[in-house]
Amino acid sequence: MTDAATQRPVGGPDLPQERRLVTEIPGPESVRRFERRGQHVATGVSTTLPVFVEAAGGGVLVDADGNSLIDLASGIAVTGVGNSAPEVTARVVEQAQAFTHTCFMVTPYDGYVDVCEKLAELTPGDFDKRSALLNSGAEAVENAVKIARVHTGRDAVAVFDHAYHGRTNLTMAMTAKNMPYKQGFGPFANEVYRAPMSYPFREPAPLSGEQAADRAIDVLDKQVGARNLACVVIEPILGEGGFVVPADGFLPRLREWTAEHGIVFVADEIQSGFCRTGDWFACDHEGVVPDLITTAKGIAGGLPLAAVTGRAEIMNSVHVGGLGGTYGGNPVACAAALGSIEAMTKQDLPARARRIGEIVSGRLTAIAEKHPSIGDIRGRGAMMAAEIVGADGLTPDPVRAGSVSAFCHAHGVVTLTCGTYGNVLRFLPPLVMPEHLLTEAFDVVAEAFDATA
Ligand code: PLZ
Repeated sequence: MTDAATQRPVGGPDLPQERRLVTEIPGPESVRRFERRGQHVATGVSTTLPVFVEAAGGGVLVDADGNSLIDLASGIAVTGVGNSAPEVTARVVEQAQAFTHTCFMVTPYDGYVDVCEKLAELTPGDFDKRSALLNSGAEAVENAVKIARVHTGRDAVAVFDHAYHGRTNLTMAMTAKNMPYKQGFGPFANEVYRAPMSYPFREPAPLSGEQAADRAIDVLDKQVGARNLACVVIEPILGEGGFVVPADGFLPRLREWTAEHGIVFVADEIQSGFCRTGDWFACDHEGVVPDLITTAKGIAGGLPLAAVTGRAEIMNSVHVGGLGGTYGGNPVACAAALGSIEAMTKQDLPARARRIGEIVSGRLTAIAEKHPSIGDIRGRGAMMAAEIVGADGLTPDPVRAGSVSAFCHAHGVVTLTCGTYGNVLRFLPPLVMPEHLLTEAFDVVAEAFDATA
């Protein structure tokens, strides 16, 4: 893990792909560093698992104490191609040595245009497209709204229950959950309206996707008016909101309604995009073609990059100078994206994600047979989750979800929770994770359910 010449830690896929615990988690060195963190870093920035990482690659994170942890988080769905993937690091080094920044709005460079060209090829829809590159997911969502407003001349934005779109002022308004994202941070942007989501596990009575869409449409029609809506923004599979997969037919029906009323349909694929769900984008599953799509996270193998991509006539409705930012589409981040897209294509990572989905859903189903606390297993591809409930089979049990996750952490498996009620265990392994590691990780998850029962 250390380069012989430089003595610097080296990550990437050549790291031993093993779970190795040499201290308690967190170990003494991480504990020491965490104390230092407390002296310098604002308390508002949270930590899921306080181990300090020194190298990572494939399916593992190696910490300052020499522990090797299995990564079921991918830094929240970012390192799908693996940490320090060779295709990414080679291009990053090459670009960093050529130039690190010009600002694309001052003097352009090819990497930015190359990424936009790739986005046009890979995103759903067989029409002329344009893209704008930004730094973060939230910024991409904000820009999608700006573009939709200019294009339609309308103000209103529709979002859904359990949605997560970011932490900036406009995207906080669009995000559903108060704690920790919104509490005390208002006032929020106006003209944001929330509609009911299709959440099959929590519907009081069975509801088809079309019926759930009509319920949402009814709310928007009555409370806002279709003619006032600039856009509908939706995550095709909810991310932070609990990996909820809407019932089949929900997205197509909504898509159809927005088209009828000239409302821009924006798919927020920041978490679900770039092979995660077994397709290049989650929308592909039902053949839904959004007008605009926002991407980030998985796009650049860990470097900060985000994009809005969509129909040329919508994207190009904004006046010259209306979109941009100092760093948006930074050349090093663009190089990383090109490397990452190359890795996804060459290694057929959508197929890897589908295989991960089979393994994970098989393992979760087996655990659920023993543990009725798993009320629902859902997701697609390498974006799978288990919703944890109480004895009645429905009441959210965030405490149990937290203790299962804590057991996994203590035993060297990095897991995350999510959901409006905090009771969803979500699994986001790097798509390049070797199968033996995934199997071992789920042995630990199974033990965690037994140990916390
Ligand atoms: N849209 C669908 O998942 C980011 C948030 C982590 P940024 N999700 C992880 C946290 O607690 O801050 C996300 C997302 C969807 C937008 C965003 C926002 O992306 O790159 O974090 O701004």
